[in-house]
Amino acid sequence: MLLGGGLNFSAPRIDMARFPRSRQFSVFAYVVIFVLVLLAILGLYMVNKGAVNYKRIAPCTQAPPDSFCGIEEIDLAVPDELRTRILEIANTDAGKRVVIPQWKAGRTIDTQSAMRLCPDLFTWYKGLEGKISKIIGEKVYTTSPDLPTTCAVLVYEQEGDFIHWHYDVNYFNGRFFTLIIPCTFTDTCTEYTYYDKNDQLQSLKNVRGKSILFEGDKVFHMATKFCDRGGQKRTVISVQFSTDPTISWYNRILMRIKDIAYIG
Ligand SMILES: O=C(O)CCC(=O)C(=O)O
Ligand SMILES: [Fe+2]
Repeated sequence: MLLGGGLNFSAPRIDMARFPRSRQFSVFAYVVIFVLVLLAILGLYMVNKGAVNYKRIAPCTQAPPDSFCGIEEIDLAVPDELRTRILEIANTDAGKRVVIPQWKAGRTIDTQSAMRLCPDLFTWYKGLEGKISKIIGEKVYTTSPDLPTTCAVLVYEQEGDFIHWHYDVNYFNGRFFTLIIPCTFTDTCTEYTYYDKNDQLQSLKNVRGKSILFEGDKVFHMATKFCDRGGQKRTVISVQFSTDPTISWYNRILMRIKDIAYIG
């Protein structure tokens, strides 16, 4: 107990000198082996997930031209009254701003907040299953309302807000798709940019009536840096679909860790 009533929570000290030298070495060796095994498992997991393949969309050059492969701009707009409500919400301080230097900056209104502030958005999203399944050519399902990224709103609003080059990680047991529906159409320099099947850089403007449907673990993509043009924001709805939206227990843990880092 410290004087003044505070508690002293200092960690118990392990006096290594009490252990014989050989014992000290074996404790050290076990720790090193444990860390190496952990790194090896992580490495195998990443390889298995395709992290070393930087041209995952290239096989699309062989796919029939009218089939969905990797990414497509589709004809879809959010209904006007929903869009107005989303813009109202984006103009409050709802959601959390996360800044990871050199990697990501922006505000995310997660599924739970979006459902509370605009319940009709989730109902509209649930109604998209049929249309999206038809485009993909395989039955897809909306993902769980418990996941923060299932039906979220992304707001780019401060100079330099962006997301660096990445593949989305697929934690689901089936294929995983994201649909980005723009709610603002002014040029804020922030554009969905990606490498296409011919390894060419492409940028998509936020166009009224168009949304971006993509298989994020196959398409290398980013959101370019926001430039402040008199208080305009870039606000988009981001919703998820999967051919099997169940998640294994270990992927659920990894997903939680990622969501804490990315969404706060
Ligand atoms: O805002 C965008 O256009 C892309 C967002 C994105 O890639 C993501 O949230 O993983
Ligand atoms: Fe992404």
